[in-house]
Amino acid sequence: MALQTLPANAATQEIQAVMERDGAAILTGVIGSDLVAQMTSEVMPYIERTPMGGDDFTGQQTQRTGALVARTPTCRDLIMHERIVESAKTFLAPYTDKIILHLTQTIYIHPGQGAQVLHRDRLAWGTQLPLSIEPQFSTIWALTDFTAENGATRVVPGSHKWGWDKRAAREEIVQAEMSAGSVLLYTGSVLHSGGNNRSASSRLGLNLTYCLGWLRQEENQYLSCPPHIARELEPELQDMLGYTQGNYALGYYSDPEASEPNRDILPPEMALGRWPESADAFSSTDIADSPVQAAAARASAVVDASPPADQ
Ligand SMILES: O=C(O)CCC(=O)C(=O)O
Repeated sequence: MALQTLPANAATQEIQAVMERDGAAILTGVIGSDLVAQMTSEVMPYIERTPMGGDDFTGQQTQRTGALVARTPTCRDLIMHERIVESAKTFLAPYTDKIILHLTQTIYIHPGQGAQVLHRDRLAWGTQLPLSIEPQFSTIWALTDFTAENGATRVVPGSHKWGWDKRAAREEIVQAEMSAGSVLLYTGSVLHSGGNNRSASSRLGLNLTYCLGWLRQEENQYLSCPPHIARELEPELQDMLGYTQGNYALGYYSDPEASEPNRDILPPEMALGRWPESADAFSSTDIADSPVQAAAARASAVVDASPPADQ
């Protein structure tokens, strides 16, 4: 069964239907060659300093480069691409009120790299999470053409509904062949892997993935994009990085070095010098007098008498 290809402007419900059925889909022509070139030129200086992978899984002829929110401005727009974020939210909505960024990584597969072992990305959280919960929605943006010869991602459509033990037969594996600027969407539960590059040129993919707001992220975004960098970003992207509470009482902090009072149980936005965008961001639980809101009010009184000028 081939992967279903959809136009870049496909309706979210159409994408959702294919993702539910196959666990993967290709959106064609999401960005043009200018943006592909811009993203590539921003990341290339970092790729040049990145060693090859240290084992067969990461790939000894493959370079993986991260911290892309901090390093590459163009990546920020791709992470927040409206249709893709909408699709991710729709797909993960049964399990969470909020999604966050799970990882950013370019995957540069060079000639001679063998195929990676088929796997499910949800294994990052082990096997204890019930299979009835889908934790992740992923994308790989093609920054070069993805071909069968150069290592286009291998996918087993429908395998997101399989148990842990079922193995894919050779004929069930397809490849996400797509032109540069297209995007492979896939779930955390679908079997997939990097392909074998038997061509003479390298394949560059940009892996941007999202997960449930109450799970730990694969790439630690608070270290890869620390507060002094994150505070310069758009609030929506800050939230996507995880600089907001995932739920009632989930993800607050206390300032360990503050000498003034009332610097405990603060919403993470305070570390970026602002208030939470929406005080009712946590109201789905209908808890009156949320400690987050109370802490925001307390902290605002301490930090500054008025919101920052640009708010
Ligand atoms: O590069 C690819 O096409 C997929 C890589 C992948 O699945 C992984 O590294 O987990």
